[in-house]
Amino acid sequence: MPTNNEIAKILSETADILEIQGAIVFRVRAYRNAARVIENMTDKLSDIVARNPDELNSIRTIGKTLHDKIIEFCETGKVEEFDKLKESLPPGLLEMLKIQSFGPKRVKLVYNKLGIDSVNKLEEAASEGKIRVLPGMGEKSETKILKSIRDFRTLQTDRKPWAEAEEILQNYLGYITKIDGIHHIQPAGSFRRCRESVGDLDILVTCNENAGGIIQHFAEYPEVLEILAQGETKSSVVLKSKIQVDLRVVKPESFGAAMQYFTGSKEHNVALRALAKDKNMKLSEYGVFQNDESIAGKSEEEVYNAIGLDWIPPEIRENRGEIEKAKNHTLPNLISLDKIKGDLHCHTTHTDGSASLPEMAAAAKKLGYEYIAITDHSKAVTIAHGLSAERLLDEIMEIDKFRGQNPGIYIFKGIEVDIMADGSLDLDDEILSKLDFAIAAIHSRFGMNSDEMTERIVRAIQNPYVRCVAHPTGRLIGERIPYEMDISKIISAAKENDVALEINSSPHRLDMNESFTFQAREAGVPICINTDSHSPDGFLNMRYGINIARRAWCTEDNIVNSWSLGKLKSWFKPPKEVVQCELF
Ligand code: DGT
Ligand code: CA
Ligand code: CA
Repeated sequence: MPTNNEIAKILSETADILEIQGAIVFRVRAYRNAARVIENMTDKLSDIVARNPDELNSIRTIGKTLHDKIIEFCETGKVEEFDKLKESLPPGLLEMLKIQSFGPKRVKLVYNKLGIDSVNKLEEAASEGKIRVLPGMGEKSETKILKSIRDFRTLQTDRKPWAEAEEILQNYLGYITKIDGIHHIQPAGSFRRCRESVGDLDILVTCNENAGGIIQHFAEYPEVLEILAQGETKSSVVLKSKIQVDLRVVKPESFGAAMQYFTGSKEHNVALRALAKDKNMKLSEYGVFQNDESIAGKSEEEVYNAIGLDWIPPEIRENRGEIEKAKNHTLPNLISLDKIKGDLHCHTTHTDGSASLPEMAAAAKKLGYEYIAITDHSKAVTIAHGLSAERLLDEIMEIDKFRGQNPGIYIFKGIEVDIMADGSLDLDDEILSKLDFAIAAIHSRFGMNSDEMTERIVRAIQNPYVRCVAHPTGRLIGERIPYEMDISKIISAAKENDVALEINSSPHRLDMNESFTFQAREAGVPICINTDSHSPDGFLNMRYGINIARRAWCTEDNIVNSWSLGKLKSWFKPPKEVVQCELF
Protein backbone atom coordinates (compact mmCIF):
# COMPACT_ATOMS: atom_id res chain seq x y z
CA MET A 1 0.00 0.00 0.00
CA PRO A 2 1.40 3.43 -0.84
CA THR A 3 2.38 5.78 1.98
CA ASN A 4 0.86 9.23 2.40
CA ASN A 5 4.10 10.73 1.14
CA GLU A 6 3.96 8.69 -2.04
CA ILE A 7 0.35 9.69 -2.68
CA ALA A 8 1.16 13.35 -2.01
CA LYS A 9 4.13 13.15 -4.35
CA ILE A 10 2.17 11.79 -7.28
CA LEU A 11 -0.53 14.46 -6.80
CA SER A 12 1.96 17.27 -6.68
CA GLU A 13 3.81 15.95 -9.73
CA THR A 14 0.48 15.83 -11.55
CA ALA A 15 -0.07 19.48 -10.59
CA ASP A 16 3.34 20.37 -12.02
CA ILE A 17 2.71 18.58 -15.31
CA LEU A 18 -0.73 20.15 -15.64
CA GLU A 19 0.75 23.56 -15.04
CA ILE A 20 3.48 23.06 -17.64
CA GLN A 21 0.78 22.00 -20.06
CA GLY A 22 -1.17 25.16 -19.32
CA ALA A 23 -4.16 23.58 -17.55
CA ILE A 24 -6.59 25.90 -15.79
CA VAL A 25 -5.47 27.24 -12.45
CA PHE A 26 -8.25 25.61 -10.41
CA ARG A 27 -7.38 22.16 -11.60
CA VAL A 28 -3.72 22.63 -10.76
CA ARG A 29 -4.55 24.08 -7.38
CA ALA A 30 -6.89 21.20 -6.49
CA TYR A 31 -4.03 18.72 -6.90
CA ARG A 32 -1.56 20.89 -5.07
CA ASN A 33 -3.82 21.55 -2.07
CA ALA A 34 -4.73 17.90 -1.75
CA ALA A 35 -1.03 16.96 -1.82
CA ARG A 36 -0.26 19.37 1.00
CA VAL A 37 -3.11 18.12 3.18
CA ILE A 38 -2.23 14.46 2.62
CA GLU A 39 1.43 15.04 3.38
CA ASN A 40 0.48 16.44 6.80
CA MET A 41 -2.12 13.83 7.68
CA THR A 42 -1.36 11.40 10.49
CA ASP A 43 -4.00 8.83 9.49
CA LYS A 44 -2.83 6.61 6.68
CA LEU A 45 -4.82 7.23 3.54
CA SER A 46 -4.32 3.66 2.34
CA ASP A 47 -5.84 2.38 5.61
CA ILE A 48 -8.85 4.62 5.08
CA VAL A 49 -9.27 3.33 1.53
CA ALA A 50 -8.97 -0.28 2.71
CA ARG A 51 -11.51 0.33 5.48
CA ASN A 52 -14.09 2.47 3.72
CA PRO A 53 -13.27 4.62 0.68
CA ASP A 54 -16.31 6.81 1.36
CA GLU A 55 -14.44 8.26 4.35
CA LEU A 56 -12.28 10.14 1.83
CA ASN A 57 -15.28 12.38 1.22
CA SER A 58 -14.90 13.84 4.69
CA ILE A 59 -11.46 15.24 3.80
CA ARG A 60 -12.24 18.74 2.66
CA THR A 61 -9.65 19.12 -0.07
CA ILE A 62 -10.34 15.81 -1.82
CA GLY A 63 -12.98 16.18 -4.52
CA LYS A 64 -14.57 13.42 -6.61
CA THR A 65 -11.84 13.24 -9.29
CA LEU A 66 -9.03 13.05 -6.77
CA HIS A 67 -11.05 10.61 -4.70
CA ASP A 68 -11.10 8.12 -7.60
CA LYS A 69 -7.41 8.64 -8.39
CA ILE A 70 -6.36 7.97 -4.82
CA ILE A 71 -8.38 4.76 -4.72
CA GLU A 72 -6.88 3.70 -8.06
CA PHE A 73 -3.37 4.38 -6.74
CA CYS A 74 -3.98 2.49 -3.48
CA GLU A 75 -5.48 -0.48 -5.29
CA THR A 76 -3.25 -0.78 -8.35
CA GLY A 77 -0.09 1.13 -7.39
CA LYS A 78 -0.52 3.55 -10.30
CA VAL A 79 -2.76 6.21 -11.77
CA GLU A 80 -3.33 5.67 -15.47
CA GLU A 81 -4.02 9.31 -16.25
CA PHE A 82 -0.87 10.36 -14.45
CA ASP A 83 1.23 7.86 -16.41
CA LYS A 84 -0.25 9.18 -19.67
CA LEU A 85 0.41 12.77 -18.66
CA LYS A 86 3.97 11.88 -17.78
CA GLU A 87 4.55 10.14 -21.08
CA SER A 88 3.30 13.19 -22.94
CA LEU A 89 6.24 15.26 -21.68
CA PRO A 90 10.00 14.84 -22.12
CA PRO A 91 11.19 13.27 -18.81
CA GLY A 92 13.83 15.97 -18.35
CA LEU A 93 11.18 18.63 -17.76
CA LEU A 94 10.13 17.03 -14.51
CA GLU A 95 13.74 16.88 -13.41
CA MET A 96 14.13 20.58 -14.20
CA LEU A 97 11.32 21.30 -11.74
CA LYS A 98 13.53 20.11 -8.92
CA ILE A 99 15.86 23.05 -9.47
CA GLN A 100 15.36 25.74 -6.85
CA SER A 101 13.54 28.80 -8.21
CA PHE A 102 12.57 26.88 -11.34
CA GLY A 103 8.82 26.34 -11.18
CA PRO A 104 6.45 25.08 -13.89
CA LYS A 105 6.16 28.58 -15.46
CA ARG A 106 9.87 28.87 -16.12
CA VAL A 107 10.16 25.27 -17.29
CA LYS A 108 7.38 25.98 -19.76
CA LEU A 109 9.08 29.18 -20.89
CA VAL A 110 12.51 27.69 -21.63
CA TYR A 111 10.93 24.62 -23.20
CA ASN A 112 8.61 26.53 -25.51
CA LYS A 113 11.06 29.25 -26.49
CA LEU A 114 14.38 27.40 -26.60
CA GLY A 115 13.43 23.74 -26.69
CA ILE A 116 15.30 23.08 -23.44
CA ASP A 117 14.09 19.79 -22.03
CA SER A 118 16.74 18.66 -19.57
CA VAL A 119 18.90 19.97 -16.73
CA ASN A 120 22.04 19.47 -18.83
CA LYS A 121 20.65 21.53 -21.70
CA LEU A 122 19.56 24.23 -19.28
CA GLU A 123 23.06 24.38 -17.81
CA GLU A 124 24.59 24.63 -21.26
CA ALA A 125 22.20 27.40 -22.34
CA ALA A 126 22.76 29.38 -19.14
CA SER A 127 26.54 29.19 -19.41
CA GLU A 128 26.37 30.28 -23.06
CA GLY A 129 24.23 33.30 -22.14
CA LYS A 130 21.19 32.12 -24.08
CA ILE A 131 18.67 32.46 -21.26
CA ARG A 132 19.02 36.21 -20.72
CA VAL A 133 17.05 37.03 -23.88
CA LEU A 134 13.85 35.51 -22.47
CA PRO A 135 11.21 37.73 -20.86
CA GLY A 136 11.83 38.29 -17.15
CA MET A 137 15.36 36.82 -17.36
CA GLY A 138 18.75 38.50 -17.31
CA GLU A 139 22.42 37.85 -16.73
CA LYS A 140 21.79 37.56 -13.02
CA SER A 141 19.13 34.90 -13.57
CA GLU A 142 21.68 32.88 -15.51
CA THR A 143 24.19 32.98 -12.67
CA LYS A 144 21.43 32.01 -10.28
CA ILE A 145 20.32 29.12 -12.48
CA LEU A 146 23.89 27.81 -12.69
CA LYS A 147 24.27 27.92 -8.90
CA SER A 148 20.87 26.24 -8.46
CA ILE A 149 21.93 23.47 -10.82
CA ARG A 150 25.10 22.88 -8.78
CA ASP A 151 22.98 22.77 -5.59
CA PHE A 152 20.51 20.44 -7.27
CA ARG A 153 23.33 17.99 -8.02
CA THR A 154 24.48 18.18 -4.39
CA LEU A 155 20.98 17.37 -3.19
CA GLN A 156 20.56 14.34 -5.44
CA THR A 157 20.78 11.25 -3.30
CA ASP A 158 19.53 7.70 -3.35
CA ARG A 159 19.13 7.69 0.41
CA LYS A 160 15.64 7.86 1.96
CA PRO A 161 14.81 10.28 4.75
CA TRP A 162 14.41 8.40 8.04
CA ALA A 163 10.73 9.32 8.49
CA GLU A 164 9.87 8.05 5.02
CA ALA A 165 11.83 4.86 5.58
CA GLU A 166 9.98 4.37 8.86
CA GLU A 167 6.59 4.41 7.20
CA ILE A 168 7.73 1.93 4.56
CA LEU A 169 9.28 -0.29 7.25
CA GLN A 170 6.18 -0.26 9.48
CA ASN A 171 4.01 -1.43 6.59
CA TYR A 172 6.47 -4.19 5.74
CA LEU A 173 6.80 -5.36 9.35
CA GLY A 174 3.00 -5.46 9.60
CA TYR A 175 2.99 -7.83 6.65
CA ILE A 176 5.98 -10.00 7.69
CA THR A 177 4.62 -10.70 11.17
CA LYS A 178 1.54 -12.35 9.68
CA ILE A 179 3.52 -15.58 9.22
CA ASP A 180 3.84 -18.02 12.14
CA GLY A 181 7.10 -18.99 13.77
CA ILE A 182 8.78 -15.60 14.28
CA HIS A 183 10.20 -14.97 17.77
CA HIS A 184 11.71 -11.55 17.38
CA ILE A 185 11.62 -9.12 14.51
CA GLN A 186 13.72 -5.97 14.72
CA PRO A 187 15.05 -3.33 12.36
CA ALA A 188 18.85 -2.92 12.45
CA GLY A 189 21.35 -0.90 10.38
CA SER A 190 21.30 2.86 9.99
CA PHE A 191 17.55 2.90 10.57
CA ARG A 192 17.99 1.63 14.12
CA ARG A 193 20.80 4.12 14.63
CA CYS A 194 18.28 6.79 13.57
CA ARG A 195 20.51 8.38 10.95
CA GLU A 196 18.71 11.21 9.21
CA SER A 197 18.61 9.14 6.03
CA VAL A 198 19.03 5.46 5.30
CA GLY A 199 20.67 3.74 2.35
CA ASP A 200 18.76 0.51 2.76
CA LEU A 201 16.66 -1.15 5.43
CA ASP A 202 17.95 -4.10 7.42
CA ILE A 203 15.59 -6.43 9.28
CA LEU A 204 16.50 -9.25 11.64
CA VAL A 205 14.23 -12.14 12.47
CA THR A 206 14.70 -15.03 14.85
CA CYS A 207 12.91 -18.35 14.67
CA ASN A 208 13.53 -21.94 15.68
CA GLU A 209 12.14 -23.38 12.49
CA ASN A 210 10.56 -22.41 9.18
CA ALA A 211 13.37 -20.00 8.18
CA GLY A 212 12.71 -20.97 4.54
CA GLY A 213 8.99 -20.18 4.85
CA ILE A 214 9.75 -16.80 6.39
CA ILE A 215 12.18 -15.92 3.60
CA GLN A 216 9.62 -16.99 1.02
CA HIS A 217 6.88 -14.94 2.67
CA PHE A 218 9.22 -11.90 2.85
CA ALA A 219 9.83 -12.02 -0.89
CA GLU A 220 6.14 -12.43 -1.72
CA TYR A 221 5.25 -9.00 -0.30
CA PRO A 222 3.08 -7.32 -2.95
CA GLU A 223 5.21 -4.15 -2.75
CA VAL A 224 8.33 -6.02 -3.91
CA LEU A 225 9.57 -4.78 -7.26
CA GLU A 226 12.57 -7.04 -7.63
CA ILE A 227 14.19 -9.88 -5.71
CA LEU A 228 17.95 -9.30 -5.64
CA ALA A 229 18.98 -12.39 -3.69
CA GLN A 230 17.33 -15.21 -1.87
CA GLY A 231 19.10 -17.84 0.24
CA GLU A 232 18.28 -20.10 3.16
CA THR A 233 18.64 -17.45 5.85
CA LYS A 234 18.79 -14.20 3.96
CA SER A 235 17.05 -12.28 1.25
CA SER A 236 17.33 -8.87 -0.38
CA VAL A 237 14.56 -7.16 -2.29
CA VAL A 238 13.86 -3.77 -3.82
CA LEU A 239 10.44 -2.31 -3.10
CA LYS A 240 8.29 -0.28 -5.47
CA SER A 241 9.15 2.72 -3.35
CA LYS A 242 12.74 2.23 -4.60
CA ILE A 243 14.38 1.15 -1.39
CA GLN A 244 16.34 -2.03 -0.80
CA VAL A 245 15.42 -4.20 2.18
CA ASP A 246 17.74 -6.89 3.55
CA LEU A 247 16.35 -9.66 5.73
CA ARG A 248 18.39 -11.99 7.92
CA VAL A 249 17.01 -14.93 9.82
CA VAL A 250 19.09 -15.98 12.83
CA LYS A 251 18.86 -18.41 15.72
CA PRO A 252 17.55 -17.01 19.04
CA GLU A 253 20.84 -17.82 20.81
CA SER A 254 22.74 -15.41 18.55
CA PHE A 255 20.09 -12.69 18.27
CA GLY A 256 22.01 -10.17 20.42
CA ALA A 257 25.24 -10.69 18.49
CA ALA A 258 23.43 -10.42 15.16
CA MET A 259 21.62 -7.26 16.26
CA GLN A 260 24.92 -5.81 17.37
CA TYR A 261 26.61 -6.70 14.09
CA PHE A 262 23.85 -5.58 11.73
CA THR A 263 23.12 -2.38 13.61
CA GLY A 264 26.63 -1.16 12.93
CA SER A 265 27.95 1.29 12.21
CA LYS A 266 30.72 -0.42 10.36
CA GLU A 267 33.28 1.90 12.02
CA HIS A 268 31.89 1.06 15.46
CA ASN A 269 31.99 -2.66 14.68
CA VAL A 270 35.57 -2.55 13.45
CA ALA A 271 36.67 -0.84 16.68
CA LEU A 272 34.70 -3.31 18.77
CA ARG A 273 36.27 -6.31 17.07
CA ALA A 274 39.74 -4.92 17.65
CA LEU A 275 38.89 -4.48 21.31
CA ALA A 276 37.66 -8.08 21.56
CA LYS A 277 40.84 -9.28 19.88
CA ASP A 278 42.95 -7.44 22.46
CA LYS A 279 41.15 -9.46 25.10
CA ASN A 280 41.79 -12.70 23.21
CA MET A 281 38.17 -12.95 22.27
CA LYS A 282 36.46 -13.12 18.92
CA LEU A 283 33.35 -11.08 18.14
CA SER A 284 31.14 -12.01 15.21
CA GLU A 285 27.50 -11.90 14.15
CA TYR A 286 27.12 -15.27 15.94
CA GLY A 287 28.43 -14.29 19.35
CA VAL A 288 31.48 -13.56 21.49
CA PHE A 289 33.90 -16.50 21.58
CA GLN A 290 36.79 -17.34 23.87
CA ASN A 291 38.85 -20.39 22.95
CA ASP A 292 36.15 -21.25 20.41
CA GLU A 293 33.57 -21.33 23.13
CA SER A 294 30.58 -18.99 22.96
CA ILE A 295 30.44 -16.75 26.03
CA ALA A 296 27.74 -14.32 24.90
CA GLY A 297 25.28 -13.77 22.05
CA LYS A 298 21.68 -13.95 23.18
CA SER A 299 21.28 -10.28 24.03
CA GLU A 300 23.19 -7.19 22.96
CA GLU A 301 23.80 -6.23 26.55
CA GLU A 302 25.49 -9.57 27.14
CA VAL A 303 27.69 -9.02 24.09
CA TYR A 304 28.85 -5.56 25.16
CA ASN A 305 29.39 -6.68 28.76
CA ALA A 306 31.43 -9.69 27.67
CA ILE A 307 34.04 -7.41 26.10
CA GLY A 308 34.05 -5.11 29.11
CA LEU A 309 31.66 -2.40 27.93
CA ASP A 310 28.35 -0.94 29.03
CA TRP A 311 25.56 -1.37 26.49
CA ILE A 312 25.75 1.52 24.01
CA PRO A 313 22.59 3.14 22.61
CA PRO A 314 22.40 2.49 18.82
CA GLU A 315 22.21 6.22 17.96
CA ILE A 316 25.77 6.85 19.09
CA ARG A 317 27.46 3.76 17.65
CA GLU A 318 29.64 5.71 15.24
CA ASN A 319 33.12 5.30 16.78
CA ARG A 320 33.17 8.91 17.94
CA GLY A 321 34.44 8.18 21.44
CA GLU A 322 31.47 6.16 22.69
CA ILE A 323 33.51 2.98 23.17
CA GLU A 324 35.94 4.69 25.55
CA LYS A 325 32.98 6.07 27.52
CA ALA A 326 31.32 2.65 27.66
CA LYS A 327 34.57 1.24 29.06
CA ASN A 328 34.69 3.91 31.79
CA HIS A 329 30.97 3.74 32.57
CA THR A 330 30.58 7.39 31.58
CA LEU A 331 28.19 7.16 28.64
CA PRO A 332 25.84 10.15 28.41
CA ASN A 333 22.29 9.62 29.61
CA LEU A 334 20.68 10.55 26.29
CA ILE A 335 17.61 12.73 26.03
CA SER A 336 14.38 10.88 25.14
CA LEU A 337 10.87 11.86 24.14
CA ASP A 338 9.42 11.16 27.58
CA LYS A 339 11.71 13.79 29.07
CA ILE A 340 10.39 16.59 26.87
CA LYS A 341 8.17 18.97 28.83
CA GLY A 342 7.04 21.32 26.09
CA ASP A 343 7.43 22.74 22.63
CA LEU A 344 8.86 26.21 22.18
CA HIS A 345 8.01 26.95 18.54
CA CYS A 346 4.53 26.73 17.05
CA HIS A 347 2.05 28.74 15.00
CA THR A 348 -1.64 29.53 15.25
CA THR A 349 -4.35 31.02 13.07
CA HIS A 350 -2.94 34.46 13.99
CA THR A 351 -0.48 33.72 11.17
CA ASP A 352 -0.15 30.61 9.00
CA GLY A 353 -1.17 27.93 11.50
CA SER A 354 -4.34 25.96 10.88
CA ALA A 355 -5.50 25.79 14.52
CA SER A 356 -6.38 28.42 17.11
CA LEU A 357 -4.29 29.15 20.17
CA PRO A 358 -6.62 27.17 22.51
CA GLU A 359 -6.62 24.24 20.07
CA MET A 360 -2.83 24.19 19.92
CA ALA A 361 -2.63 24.43 23.71
CA ALA A 362 -5.11 21.58 24.11
CA ALA A 363 -3.14 19.38 21.71
CA ALA A 364 0.10 20.06 23.59
CA LYS A 365 -1.57 19.36 26.91
CA LYS A 366 -2.87 16.06 25.58
CA LEU A 367 0.75 15.05 24.91
CA GLY A 368 1.44 15.61 28.60
CA TYR A 369 3.38 18.83 28.08
CA GLU A 370 3.69 21.35 30.91
CA TYR A 371 4.24 24.34 28.67
CA ILE A 372 4.33 25.61 25.11
CA ALA A 373 5.47 28.82 23.50
CA ILE A 374 3.28 30.44 20.89
CA THR A 375 5.65 31.88 18.29
CA ASP A 376 3.80 33.22 15.28
CA HIS A 377 5.57 34.92 12.39
CA SER A 378 6.46 38.60 12.24
CA LYS A 379 5.31 40.97 9.50
CA ALA A 380 8.18 40.47 7.02
CA VAL A 381 6.81 37.02 6.24
CA THR A 382 3.89 38.41 4.29
CA ILE A 383 3.03 35.05 2.76
CA ALA A 384 2.29 33.78 6.29
CA HIS A 385 0.37 36.97 7.16
CA GLY A 386 3.06 37.80 9.76
CA LEU A 387 2.23 39.95 12.78
CA SER A 388 2.76 43.68 13.09
CA ALA A 389 3.41 45.05 16.59
CA GLU A 390 -0.26 45.87 16.82
CA ARG A 391 -1.46 42.40 15.93
CA LEU A 392 1.14 40.87 18.22
CA LEU A 393 -0.35 42.94 21.05
CA ASP A 394 -3.72 41.36 20.28
CA GLU A 395 -2.16 37.92 20.51
CA ILE A 396 -0.46 38.83 23.80
CA MET A 397 -3.84 39.90 25.16
CA GLU A 398 -5.39 36.64 24.03
CA ILE A 399 -2.66 34.71 25.85
CA ASP A 400 -3.21 36.75 29.03
CA LYS A 401 -6.90 36.01 28.87
CA PHE A 402 -6.28 32.34 28.14
CA ARG A 403 -3.85 32.05 31.04
CA GLY A 404 -6.61 33.44 33.27
CA GLN A 405 -8.83 30.50 32.35
CA ASN A 406 -6.39 28.04 33.94
CA PRO A 407 -5.93 25.88 30.84
CA GLY A 408 -3.69 23.41 32.69
CA ILE A 409 -0.67 24.16 30.53
CA TYR A 410 1.61 27.18 30.73
CA ILE A 411 1.68 29.39 27.64
CA PHE A 412 4.87 31.34 26.97
CA LYS A 413 4.47 34.49 24.91
CA GLY A 414 6.83 34.29 21.98
CA ILE A 415 7.41 35.36 18.42
CA GLU A 416 9.35 33.94 15.51
CA VAL A 417 10.82 37.28 14.55
CA ASP A 418 12.45 37.69 11.17
CA ILE A 419 16.12 38.55 10.89
CA MET A 420 16.43 41.26 8.26
CA ALA A 421 19.30 41.34 5.76
CA ASP A 422 21.41 43.59 8.02
CA GLY A 423 20.83 41.47 11.14
CA SER A 424 18.29 43.83 12.68
CA LEU A 425 14.94 42.38 13.67
CA ASP A 426 11.57 42.81 12.01
CA LEU A 427 9.96 44.11 15.24
CA ASP A 428 11.47 46.62 17.63
CA ASP A 429 12.63 46.02 21.19
CA GLU A 430 9.67 47.81 22.70
CA ILE A 431 7.19 45.18 21.55
CA LEU A 432 9.68 42.31 22.04
CA SER A 433 10.05 43.37 25.69
CA LYS A 434 6.42 42.44 26.28
CA LEU A 435 7.14 38.80 25.45
CA ASP A 436 8.77 35.98 27.38
CA PHE A 437 11.22 35.48 24.54
CA ALA A 438 11.85 35.84 20.85
CA ILE A 439 13.03 33.20 18.40
CA ALA A 440 14.97 34.77 15.55
CA ALA A 441 14.74 33.26 12.09
CA ILE A 442 15.69 33.86 8.49
CA HIS A 443 13.08 33.55 5.75
CA SER A 444 14.60 35.70 3.00
CA ARG A 445 17.87 36.56 1.23
CA PHE A 446 19.33 33.07 1.56
CA GLY A 447 22.07 33.70 -0.97
CA MET A 448 24.39 35.98 1.06
CA ASN A 449 28.05 35.09 1.33
CA SER A 450 29.36 33.40 4.45
CA ASP A 451 30.74 36.54 6.14
CA GLU A 452 27.55 38.53 5.58
CA MET A 453 25.31 35.72 6.72
CA THR A 454 27.40 35.00 9.82
CA GLU A 455 27.34 38.65 10.82
CA ARG A 456 23.60 38.82 10.17
CA ILE A 457 22.85 35.92 12.50
CA VAL A 458 25.34 37.00 15.18
CA ARG A 459 23.72 40.44 15.28
CA ALA A 460 20.36 38.81 15.88
CA ILE A 461 21.85 36.66 18.65
CA GLN A 462 23.02 39.87 20.29
CA ASN A 463 19.53 41.32 20.56
CA PRO A 464 18.58 41.41 24.27
CA TYR A 465 15.24 39.64 23.69
CA VAL A 466 16.37 36.83 21.41
CA ARG A 467 16.78 33.50 23.25
CA CYS A 468 16.81 31.09 20.32
CA VAL A 469 17.69 30.89 16.65
CA ALA A 470 15.23 28.77 14.64
CA HIS A 471 16.27 26.36 11.88
CA PRO A 472 19.79 27.85 11.91
CA THR A 473 20.96 26.78 8.45
CA GLY A 474 17.73 27.12 6.47
CA ARG A 475 18.12 23.84 4.64
CA LEU A 476 15.08 22.03 3.24
CA ILE A 477 15.79 18.35 2.79
CA GLY A 478 16.12 17.47 -0.88
CA GLU A 479 15.19 21.05 -1.85
CA ARG A 480 17.52 23.70 -0.48
CA ILE A 481 21.10 23.45 0.68
CA PRO A 482 22.11 25.18 3.95
CA TYR A 483 23.04 28.83 3.59
CA GLU A 484 26.67 29.65 3.76
CA MET A 485 27.88 30.66 7.19
CA ASP A 486 30.63 30.07 9.73
CA ILE A 487 29.11 27.55 12.10
CA SER A 488 31.85 27.85 14.71
CA LYS A 489 31.31 31.62 14.97
CA ILE A 490 27.55 31.16 15.34
CA ILE A 491 28.19 28.59 18.05
CA SER A 492 30.52 30.83 20.03
CA ALA A 493 28.17 33.83 19.75
CA ALA A 494 25.28 31.65 20.95
CA LYS A 495 27.39 30.33 23.83
CA GLU A 496 28.57 33.78 24.96
CA ASN A 497 25.06 35.20 24.83
CA ASP A 498 23.39 32.14 26.32
CA VAL A 499 21.14 31.83 23.27
CA ALA A 500 19.73 28.46 22.29
CA LEU A 501 20.07 26.95 18.84
CA GLU A 502 17.10 25.00 17.56
CA ILE A 503 16.82 21.50 16.26
CA ASN A 504 13.80 22.00 14.06
CA SER A 505 12.07 18.60 14.07
CA SER A 506 10.06 19.03 10.91
CA PRO A 507 11.08 16.08 8.72
CA HIS A 508 11.48 18.58 5.87
CA ARG A 509 14.09 20.52 7.79
CA LEU A 510 15.94 18.60 10.56
CA ASP A 511 17.90 21.76 11.12
CA MET A 512 20.41 21.86 12.93
CA ASN A 513 21.68 18.55 11.59
CA GLU A 514 23.55 16.12 13.82
CA SER A 515 27.08 17.40 13.23
CA PHE A 516 26.11 21.03 13.92
CA THR A 517 24.23 19.87 17.03
CA PHE A 518 27.22 17.80 18.15
CA GLN A 519 29.50 20.85 17.96
CA ALA A 520 26.94 23.12 19.66
CA ARG A 521 26.47 20.64 22.50
CA GLU A 522 30.21 20.22 22.98
CA ALA A 523 30.55 24.00 23.21
CA GLY A 524 27.85 24.10 25.89
CA VAL A 525 25.23 25.94 23.82
CA PRO A 526 21.66 25.40 25.07
CA ILE A 527 19.56 23.51 22.52
CA CYS A 528 15.79 23.55 21.88
CA ILE A 529 14.10 20.67 20.11
CA ASN A 530 11.04 22.27 18.54
CA THR A 531 8.46 21.17 16.01
CA ASP A 532 7.53 24.50 14.39
CA SER A 533 4.00 23.06 14.31
CA HIS A 534 1.44 24.68 12.09
CA SER A 535 -1.29 22.27 13.25
CA PRO A 536 -1.95 20.03 16.28
CA ASP A 537 -0.57 17.01 14.41
CA GLY A 538 2.70 18.86 13.91
CA PHE A 539 3.61 18.34 17.58
CA LEU A 540 4.11 14.65 16.81
CA ASN A 541 7.24 15.48 14.81
CA MET A 542 9.17 16.00 18.05
CA ARG A 543 10.58 12.46 17.85
CA TYR A 544 12.50 13.26 14.66
CA GLY A 545 14.29 16.06 16.46
CA ILE A 546 14.94 13.69 19.36
CA ASN A 547 16.73 11.36 16.92
CA ILE A 548 19.11 14.17 15.96
CA ALA A 549 19.68 15.18 19.59
CA ARG A 550 20.43 11.62 20.68
CA ARG A 551 22.87 11.12 17.81
CA ALA A 552 24.57 14.31 18.96
CA TRP A 553 24.92 12.91 22.53
CA CYS A 554 22.48 15.42 24.10
CA THR A 555 21.26 14.91 27.65
CA GLU A 556 18.52 16.69 29.63
CA ASP A 557 21.03 19.35 30.69
CA ASN A 558 21.56 20.36 27.07
CA ILE A 559 17.91 20.43 26.05
CA VAL A 560 16.09 23.55 27.18
CA ASN A 561 12.61 22.14 26.67
CA SER A 562 13.27 19.26 29.03
CA TRP A 563 13.84 21.74 31.85
CA SER A 564 11.23 22.40 34.52
CA LEU A 565 8.80 25.25 34.03
CA GLY A 566 10.42 27.17 36.89
CA LYS A 567 13.92 26.84 35.47
CA LEU A 568 12.74 27.88 32.03
CA LYS A 569 10.85 30.92 33.35
CA SER A 570 13.90 32.21 35.13
CA TRP A 571 16.12 31.53 32.13
CA PHE A 572 13.84 33.45 29.78
CA LYS A 573 13.59 36.56 31.97
CA PRO A 574 14.25 39.32 29.43
CA PRO A 575 16.24 41.39 28.69
CA LYS A 576 19.31 39.17 28.74
CA GLU A 577 22.86 40.36 29.18
CA VAL A 578 24.38 40.93 25.75
CA VAL A 579 27.97 40.04 24.93
CA GLN A 580 29.31 41.70 21.77
CA CYS A 581 31.31 39.16 19.79
CA GLU A 582 34.33 39.94 17.66
CA LEU A 583 33.70 38.49 14.26
CA PHE A 584 36.66 39.19 12.06
P1 DGT B 1 23.07 2.49 5.12
O1 DGT B 1 22.26 1.31 4.76
O2 DGT B 1 24.04 2.92 4.06
O3 DGT B 1 22.25 3.64 5.58
O4 DGT B 1 24.00 2.11 6.38
P2 DGT B 1 24.02 0.80 7.27
O5 DGT B 1 24.85 1.11 8.46
O6 DGT B 1 22.64 0.31 7.52
O7 DGT B 1 24.86 -0.21 6.38
P3 DGT B 1 24.50 -1.57 5.66
O8 DGT B 1 23.05 -1.71 5.37
O9 DGT B 1 25.45 -1.67 4.52
O10 DGT B 1 24.94 -2.68 6.72
C1 DGT B 1 24.22 -2.89 7.91
C2 DGT B 1 25.20 -3.15 9.02
O11 DGT B 1 25.94 -4.33 8.80
C3 DGT B 1 26.26 -2.08 9.17
O12 DGT B 1 25.81 -0.97 9.89
C4 DGT B 1 27.32 -2.84 9.89
C5 DGT B 1 27.23 -4.19 9.31
N1 DGT B 1 28.26 -4.32 8.24
C6 DGT B 1 28.04 -4.24 6.92
N2 DGT B 1 29.19 -4.41 6.26
C7 DGT B 1 30.15 -4.58 7.19
C8 DGT B 1 31.57 -4.81 7.13
O13 DGT B 1 32.16 -4.86 6.08
N3 DGT B 1 32.22 -4.93 8.33
C9 DGT B 1 31.58 -4.87 9.52
N4 DGT B 1 32.26 -4.99 10.66
N5 DGT B 1 30.26 -4.65 9.60
C10 DGT B 1 29.56 -4.52 8.46
CA1 CA C 1 21.17 -0.32 5.89
CA1 CA D 1 21.92 -3.50 4.17
